[in-house]
Amino acid sequence: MALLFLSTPARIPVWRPLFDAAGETLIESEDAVCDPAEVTAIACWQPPEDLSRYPNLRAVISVGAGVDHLPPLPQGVALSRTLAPGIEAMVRDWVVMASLMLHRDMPTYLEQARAGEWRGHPVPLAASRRIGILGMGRIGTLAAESLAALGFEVAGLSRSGKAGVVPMFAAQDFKAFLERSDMLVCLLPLTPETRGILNDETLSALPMGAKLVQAGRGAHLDAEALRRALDAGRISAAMLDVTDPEPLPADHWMWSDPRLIVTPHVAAETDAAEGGRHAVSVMTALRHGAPIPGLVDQSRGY
Ligand code: NDP
Ligand code: OXD
Repeated sequence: MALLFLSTPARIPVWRPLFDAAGETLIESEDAVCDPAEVTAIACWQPPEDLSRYPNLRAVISVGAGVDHLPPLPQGVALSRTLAPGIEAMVRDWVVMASLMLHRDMPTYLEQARAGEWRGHPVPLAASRRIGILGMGRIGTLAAESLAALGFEVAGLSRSGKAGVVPMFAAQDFKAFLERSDMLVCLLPLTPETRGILNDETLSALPMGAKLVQAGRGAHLDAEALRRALDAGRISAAMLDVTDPEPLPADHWMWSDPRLIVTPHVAAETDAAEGGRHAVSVMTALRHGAPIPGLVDQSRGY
């Protein structure tokens, strides 16, 4: 049994001692594979095109939290996404930062600052802002707790609508959820159901002047629908960490629109040690026939 590592080489010195301590074998590259039959798991962002080279492959581990970048895997190969408290906390921090920046009109103040303009605008109470978190999984739940603790009126929406740390809406109540969201935070996985979910119809259900915080995946958002919503005043400002495509071309209108702040998919980065510990836990589970940590339902896409 061995794990084939196909990610950032700088992480190997961190992963190696974790694998050694657990008595697990780590192979550092495809060139270093002596016997392909030994490979039981591959840790990667993108797996090799031809997985049939590895007849005993049982799991592919996404080194990030999302899995939408991965192609369909052969029958019988499990998909695990990295579960790391650090990733979740980092995205939560970015979402809280973005929400506060939009709540306190930072795009306007940044533009005024560039023009040397000293002019204040009304300062709203957090309690007067209704935030809607679209996607109440591991990260959405953390973000909801923090934003609620800051005094915002937070609600969440998930596919199932199961009870959460804040009042919850289910997918069939999407319109009502949008209508009460002065600020919409997208923390969805990208699946066939959620691709393009932020479009003309959904954005126009938001209250006039709403704010948008997007940390899910770029393909959730129809960028031209966002432009129309901004021009119509339906959305007053947005902060985006993810775009479609990535990297966002240097001449894309979203970079220069003063109503938007774009960051280059930096809300989180997998900590090498946390990623290594997750990979070891998958190997241990495979060895003992235990449930695989971070197991993705491949039919659902998350
Ligand atoms: P989880 O799998 O824990 O949670 C996903 C949530 O989305 C669940 O609440 C799920 O509902 C809900 N959901 C899925 N499909 C739908 C749908 N069609 N309608 C409504 N709700 C839906 O994911 P995480 O919280 O760990 O991560 C969320 C996403 O954040 C990742 O997939 C990735 O895209 C993004 N991300 C971005 C990063 C960045 O750097 N910008 C870093 C890490 C992640 P239910 O609870 O009912 O299953
Ligand atoms: C991830 C990401 O999925 O960085 O971890 O977006």
